[in-house]
Amino acid sequence: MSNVQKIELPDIGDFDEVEVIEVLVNVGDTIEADSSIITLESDKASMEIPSPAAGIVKELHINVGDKIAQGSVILSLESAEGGTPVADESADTDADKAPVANEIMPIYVPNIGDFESVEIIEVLVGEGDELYQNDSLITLESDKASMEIPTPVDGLVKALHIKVGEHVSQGDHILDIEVAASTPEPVSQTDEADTPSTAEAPTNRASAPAPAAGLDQRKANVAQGQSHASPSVRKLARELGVDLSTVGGTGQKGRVMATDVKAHVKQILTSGNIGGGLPKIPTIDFSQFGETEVVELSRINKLSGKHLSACWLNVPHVTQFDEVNIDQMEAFRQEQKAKGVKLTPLVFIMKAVVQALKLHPRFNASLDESGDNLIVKKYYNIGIAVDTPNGLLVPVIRDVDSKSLVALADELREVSGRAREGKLKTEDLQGAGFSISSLGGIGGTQFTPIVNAPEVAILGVSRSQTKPVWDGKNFAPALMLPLALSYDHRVIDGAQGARFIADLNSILSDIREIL
Ligand code: CAO
Repeated sequence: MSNVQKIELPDIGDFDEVEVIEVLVNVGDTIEADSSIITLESDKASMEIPSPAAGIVKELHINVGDKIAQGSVILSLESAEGGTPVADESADTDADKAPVANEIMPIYVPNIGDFESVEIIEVLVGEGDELYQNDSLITLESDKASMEIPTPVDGLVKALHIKVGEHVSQGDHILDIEVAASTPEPVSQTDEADTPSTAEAPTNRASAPAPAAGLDQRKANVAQGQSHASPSVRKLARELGVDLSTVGGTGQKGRVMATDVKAHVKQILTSGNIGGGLPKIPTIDFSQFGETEVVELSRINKLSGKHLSACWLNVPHVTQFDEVNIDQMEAFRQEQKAKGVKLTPLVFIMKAVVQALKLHPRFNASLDESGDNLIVKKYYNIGIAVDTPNGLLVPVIRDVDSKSLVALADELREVSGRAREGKLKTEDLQGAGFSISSLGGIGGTQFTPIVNAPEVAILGVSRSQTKPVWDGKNFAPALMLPLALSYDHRVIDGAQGARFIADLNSILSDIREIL
């Protein structure tokens, strides 16, 4: 029997009103117990809240931007098992203990909820540093939350007892502080519970719900362009208006550090390439002209939209057009079809492109970060744009040079099928040297594809048409395939673009070259 239960925000420690920065599920989604449903963020911690039960999301009771507290209803869940939400019942056990002036005060890991053995990913202070109450000392990170541990007192750091990479639990000794005479009493944020776990345990703390099997989720988040950064770095980025997904991280495992955010801003300011300088598109209330409906873009639309804007704004594009006589290819294709072998023009085009890339290695390359060097790839992996119900994806077919037409056709069918079912893995989308976008199965005479940077060129293919072609004496019918080659003009000169497409034309028009 199914029943609907309201999932409430469990005890998240000393945070009263925390902002919802992401809603990770939609109405209708089937979710597992322990899968993350929302992300909360304060200035000291960010945490994913897992569902205590499996079921189907019937209703969402919160929106991004809402501030919620323990007991707030997050969503209604139809649960087949009829389970009951389980709140985090970690008891608060910290003591309030006023420091004695000028004494050396050991600082311990406070109550951090249900976390045990959490990795230290940043040490934010050094010996001799002067600290003020609530300054952050270290950042801890588990699969589901990252949190900064603040100092409960003003003072000087006398000795550090931990290092980045070590794992700590409640009560572990972090550092010693020589307490300043003027330190105010640590403010109690407890809710009266309270057996001190260690005599000097500080009262400021962050706690969060129990971590679930979240490492894969975090890897997926990183793969999908969500950045890995501590709450204070996220806050800094928000204050500066920096999109963290555009910042390269130099910390452990690609983590974005405060210095990375600052370097990013500095680089933009000194390059003169200030996005804020672009003229804004006006916001209009269209409902004043008639009925409207708001349809949210899919996650893939949003991600590819950012990437396409970056490509469009960073790459000076030129698009070179051509038409290829594919009579020979079409005759061969029809012969194969009669034998039951189904090949679309795209696989011939992929093979021909590899040959053209061998003649023009500059097209199978990427600019390095400095923009001064070209990294030429010696492998022939081709990205193929695939139209899916949720938006554009570009899976990569590897080693096209060593595969037969039939093998390529099989792989293309298999990969584009998985793309449409939303089953591509991260590695399916990586490693291309050049891309092809074929709209030939749909129609249109030409289009101008956007270079899939950091690649430097892309081939657009439109629908072939029989056209009268002048053979020197007469007009004769020929099946003509329209091609559009867009390239990065910083890397490829117009003459090189024209030579590439002329060579591609001659390879594609002669079936012996492809076979
Ligand atoms: N001219 C004439 N006919 C063509 C053709 C062309 N250039 N390209 C394909 N066709 C035909 C095929 O031969 C097939 O017909 P038959 O079954 O009679 O042989 C039919 O059109 C459908 O082909 P297809 O689209 O299923 O297969 P494909 O190998 O050509 O393409 C794929 C595969 C995955 C690239 C394609 O399905 C797709 O998703 N295309 C859209 C790509 C896209 O969205 N690009 C835009 C990106 S930028 O916004």
